[in-house]
Amino acid sequence: MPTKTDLRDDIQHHLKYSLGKDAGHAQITDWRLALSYAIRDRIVDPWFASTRATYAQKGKRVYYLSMEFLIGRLLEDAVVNLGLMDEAEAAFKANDLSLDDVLGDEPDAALGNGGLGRLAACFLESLSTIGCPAYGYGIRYEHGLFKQSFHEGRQIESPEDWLTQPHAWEFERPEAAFRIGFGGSVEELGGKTVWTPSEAVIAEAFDTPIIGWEGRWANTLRLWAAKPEQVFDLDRFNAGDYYGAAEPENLARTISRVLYPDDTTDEGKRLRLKQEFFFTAASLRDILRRFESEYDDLELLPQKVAIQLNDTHPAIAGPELVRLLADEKGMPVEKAIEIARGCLSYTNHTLLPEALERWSEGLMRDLLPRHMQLIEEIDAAHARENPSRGVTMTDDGDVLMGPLAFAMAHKVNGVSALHTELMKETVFEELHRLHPDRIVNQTNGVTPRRWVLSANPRLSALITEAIGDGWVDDLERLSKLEPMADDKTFRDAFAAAKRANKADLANYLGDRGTNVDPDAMFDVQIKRIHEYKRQHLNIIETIAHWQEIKDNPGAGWVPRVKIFGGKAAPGYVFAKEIIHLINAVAEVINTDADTGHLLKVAYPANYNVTLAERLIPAAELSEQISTAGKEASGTGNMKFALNGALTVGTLDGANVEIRDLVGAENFFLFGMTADEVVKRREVEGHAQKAIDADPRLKRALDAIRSGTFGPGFEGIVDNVSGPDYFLVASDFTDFYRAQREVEKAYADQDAWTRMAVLNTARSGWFSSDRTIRGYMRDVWYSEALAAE
Ligand code: F58
Repeated sequence: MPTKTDLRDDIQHHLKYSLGKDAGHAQITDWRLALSYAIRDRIVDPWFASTRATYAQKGKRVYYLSMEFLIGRLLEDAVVNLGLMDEAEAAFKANDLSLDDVLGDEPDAALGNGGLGRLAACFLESLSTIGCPAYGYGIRYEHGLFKQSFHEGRQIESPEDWLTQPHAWEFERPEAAFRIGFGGSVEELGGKTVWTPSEAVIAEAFDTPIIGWEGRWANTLRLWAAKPEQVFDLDRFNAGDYYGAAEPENLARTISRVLYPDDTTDEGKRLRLKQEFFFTAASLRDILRRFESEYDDLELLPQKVAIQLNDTHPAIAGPELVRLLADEKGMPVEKAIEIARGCLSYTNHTLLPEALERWSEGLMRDLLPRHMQLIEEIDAAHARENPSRGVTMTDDGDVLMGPLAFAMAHKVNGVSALHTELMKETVFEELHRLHPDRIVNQTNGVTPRRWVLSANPRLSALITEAIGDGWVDDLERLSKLEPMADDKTFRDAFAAAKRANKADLANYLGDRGTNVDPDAMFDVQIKRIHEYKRQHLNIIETIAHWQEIKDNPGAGWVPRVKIFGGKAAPGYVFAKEIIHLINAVAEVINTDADTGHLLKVAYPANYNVTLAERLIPAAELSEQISTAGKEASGTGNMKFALNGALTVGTLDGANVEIRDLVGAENFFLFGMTADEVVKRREVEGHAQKAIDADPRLKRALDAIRSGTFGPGFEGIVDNVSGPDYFLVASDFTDFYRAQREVEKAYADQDAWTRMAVLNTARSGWFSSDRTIRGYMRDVWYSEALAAE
C-alpha cells in the first residue's frame, strides 16, 4: 500500500504536470482531478494483474451488456476500495481542504434511468470484489439522464453535462474501433450470405477500470462512443455549405449523444433501435476478437464466454451473434444458434406489458435486413424444435424482443422470487412450459461498499466496532449484530448515528428552503415517478393525515417529514401531474401554522445516486408501496433496510423476501396481494366503492378537487375515482391503517431502534456479492480468479 507521503506527492505531481496548476491557484476541480489521477495510477497495476491472470488461467469471461450503467460518482468508491480514505484526508488537510469537498465536486455519471442501470453499476463493483473476470459493455452517452428542476412545482428538464469537465477515469482506445452498419441489402454471393449496409458509423472504445474491495481485482467498463466514418465533408465546406459539411459527423454522433429518458414506456424510436444495435454489435465483435486471440475453435465459445443481456435492450445480440458465426465464420445457421444460446442469457426486469420491447418488422427490415431474416430463421428453428408451440417471435407486424431473447438464451432470470414466479405464470407462460428449466431466479442485491460503508460512515464505524470489518465483503456477517438489538448501549449508539445523519439531511433540506425538525420521523419515498409505484397514494394519505391533524392539533401526533425524490419521464404526463401535486401539497402544508411542527413535505429536486446516498442513511421509514405484482424487485428497498429503516410496503418484488428475513413484526405490511389485485380489478366500480367506504379518502380527494392545493389536479382525482388501474383507492384504507401503526411504533423510540437494528442485522443477504455468486453458479458457470 502506498504511504501518506506517496499519495500527497502524487496529488501535487498531477496538479503540476497533468493539470498545469500550482497549488496557490488550483480550484477545487483541479484538486479533485489531481486526486483522481493519483488514485487511477494505483488502479492500473491491479487492473493489469487481473487481465494477466485471466489470460494465464484461461478463465471464462463474463460480459454484461447493458444500455445503462448508473454509476454516480467514482472517486469515493475507488478511494474506499483502495483503503486510502485516511491518507487522502490527511493529504488535503495539509492544504487546508476537506476531502468531503473534493469528493463532492465530482459530477454524477448518470448513464441510467433507475433501478436497472443502478443494478448494473452494483454488479460491476461486485464482479471486481469477487474476482470474476468480467467486462461491462454499454454506451458512452455525452448526456446522461436529464437534470430536474421545479418551476412553480412543475418538473423542468435540462440537459445533463457530465462530460463538460475532463473525465479522469477513462482511457480512450482509438485502436479499439469497429465499423457498425445499418440498412442496405442482403445478397447471396458464391454460396455466402452477404449484408452490405447503406450507412455506417465507427464505434470507439473508452475503458474505465472498476476496482473491487481492497484492490484485489479490477475489471473494465468499456463504453462505446459513435464517431463518423468521414469526419468532415470538405467538398461541401469548400462550396460554402458549412453546416452541411458537418452533417456526417452530427448524424453519427447522435447515436451516443443522449440517454433515452423513458422509464418503462418505450416510444419505439428508430434512434433507440440504432443505439441498441450499435453497442451490441460493437461488443460482440470485441468479444469474438478477444476469444479468437486465445482460441481457434469456435465451439469452445460457450465454455469461455458468458454474455448477459440486461433486459431486452441488447436482445439483438441473438441474431447478431448468429450472423457473425454463420455469415462471417461459415458455421451452419442451426449450429450458430446453438453456440450463441450457449453463451447468452437474459434478465427480465418488468412484466408491465407496455414496457416489453417490440419493434415493427418494417423498421427492423429497413435498419437491419439480415437480422430480420435471421429472426425468422430463429423462429422457424424454434418451431421445428417445439412443434406444439403457439408462441412466435413476431406478432401483428412486430418483432417481440422478449420471446426472441428467451429463445436465444440458455437461462432467463427474474430479479426477485415473486417476479420470477409471475414471469412463469404470465408473460413467459408458454415458453416456460416448453423450456421448464430455463427460467431461474436471481434476487437483486446492492453493493455494501457504496450503500453502507461509504454512504453511512457513522453506522459503518459502529458495525465495525461491534463485529469487526469482515462484513464489508461478507455481508451476512451482519447477523452477528442480532444479539446487540437487546443491548441498550448499542441501541443508543445506533440511534445516535441515525440522529446525526438526520441532522445532516435537515441542514441540506434547510439550505434548499424546507426547514424540518431532525427529531421528527423521516419518511422517504425515492424512485422514478410512476403510477404503479403510487407516489399519489402516498401524497393522498399525507393529505388525509394533515386533515386529521388540523381537526385536532393537540392529539399527541408523531411529528413527521414526508420526503419525496424522483424524476418523471419527460413525456409521461400523469407522472408529471403527480410531481406537481406533491409540490403543491408541500407548499400548503409547510406554511400551515397549525400543523407546521407536526407535518412537513420535502421534495428536493434532481434525485440521483448522490442524493440517494444522502437520503437513505437518514431515513427511518422506507415507502415501498407499489401495486402488488408490478415492481419486479426494487433495490432501494434493500438499501433502506440495510441502513436501519423500517419498511411500510406491499407484498411486491423483493419486499416479500425482505419481510421474510427481517421478520413480519419488523415490517409494516399493507395492501392486496398480487392475486387479490387481479380479482379486485374485476369488481365493477372498485374505486368508487372504496371511496364510498372511507370518508377520509373521500375528504382528501374532495380537497384536491376543490382546489385546496391549487387548480389543475382533477385528472388525478378522476383517475383515482374512475379506472384506477393501480388500485390507489382500494389500497388506501389499509395504507392509512399501516401508517398509524407506524406512528404507534415510533412513539416508543427504543423499541423502534430495536426493530431498526434487526432490519440491519438481517438484511445481509441483499448484498450484490450474493447475487453475482448466484449468476456465476446458475447462469454463467464461471469461476473467480486471483490476480497475479
Ligand atoms: C427496474 N427496471 C425495476 N427499468 O422496475 C425494478 O423493480 C428492479 O429492481 C430494477 O429494474 C432492477 O432489476 C428499470 O429500472 C428501466 O429503467 C428501463 C429503462 C429503459 C426503458 C424501459 C425501463
